[in-house]
Amino acid sequence: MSRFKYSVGPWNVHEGADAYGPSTRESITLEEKIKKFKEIGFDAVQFHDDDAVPNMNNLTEAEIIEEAKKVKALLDKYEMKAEFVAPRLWMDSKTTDGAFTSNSDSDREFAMWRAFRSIDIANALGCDKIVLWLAREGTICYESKSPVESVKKLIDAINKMLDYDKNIKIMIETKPNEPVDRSVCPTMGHAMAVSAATIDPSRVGGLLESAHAILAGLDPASEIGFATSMGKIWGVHLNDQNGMKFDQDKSFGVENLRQAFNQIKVLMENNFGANGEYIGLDVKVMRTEKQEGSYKHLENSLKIAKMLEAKAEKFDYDFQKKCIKERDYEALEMYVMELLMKG
Ligand code: GLO
Ligand code: MG
Repeated sequence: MSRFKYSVGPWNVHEGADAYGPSTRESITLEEKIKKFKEIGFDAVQFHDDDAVPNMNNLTEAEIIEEAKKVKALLDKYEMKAEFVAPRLWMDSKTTDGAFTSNSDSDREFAMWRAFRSIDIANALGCDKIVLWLAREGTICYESKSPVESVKKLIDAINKMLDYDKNIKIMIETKPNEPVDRSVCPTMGHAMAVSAATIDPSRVGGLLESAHAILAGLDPASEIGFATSMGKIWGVHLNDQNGMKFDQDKSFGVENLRQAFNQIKVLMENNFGANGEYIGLDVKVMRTEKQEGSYKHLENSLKIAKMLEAKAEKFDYDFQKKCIKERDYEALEMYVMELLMKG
């Protein structure tokens, strides 16, 4: 029995296309995915705005809410919750050069329209959280955008969202690079600073993804710890990553088990989930996997997370104290390795 509730997004079951090659698996419908997520043991679904409401650019504001209500009925049918809605601003042809921080006035206006619609969709799905993964907020040409104005534009956009709905909470999902190579908000420290500069810091927090921390050369558990110290870790995307390469979204724990253990441990020690937060598993199955393996990475990640919970339960805090007292960190480190490696 896990102490945590787990969530997942429809994008975590995908057709296998990457930047260098086409799909290797068939598409699966949203309903089928939700049904399967429930069977595997997930409690909630994460949505992009257009996962819930496809073709939303062509619908009226009232129609968007109507469509979102149909998805809420689907969630109810399978006794699943919605965790958050994230405006998918990086995919749209109207935000080619970024969204909230674009150089184009009309693109920035469109981004605000989508951000407000995400809030409407969240309300229709019965959740109060918006995630901002700021994919194209940054640049690959330094001179094209001011690093000062970009941050101000981002804060301004978040303020407008906070003003639009007095109950909505915003989680900034930080990522240092890809698809841009200089992000305006690359780490939890940046997210916390942006939060503090908004009109209501109590409603702006962070979502830490393991792979994104690794891509920044940082330790995911320490990033979680930093945001936790501010009372602002409201979501996590646990996964793994083989060093500072492209964003791999590998199954949780498969590359660095000790680092994965410490993520679970810091979440447990700080009572993550006590205010209804979910552990999200933002993982992708390998391109080589066949159709019937479409969900294997989710089953594996969930299993690994729960096994690490059990390991963290066993952690001997008295022995830790003794090692700290004696300044014997070699002994402490070996204890952790044995804890992880013994059955
Ligand atoms: C990509 C991000 C992405 C987000 C998702 C929700 O690197 O991790 O998967 O988590 O769009 O914001
Ligand atoms: Mg993510």
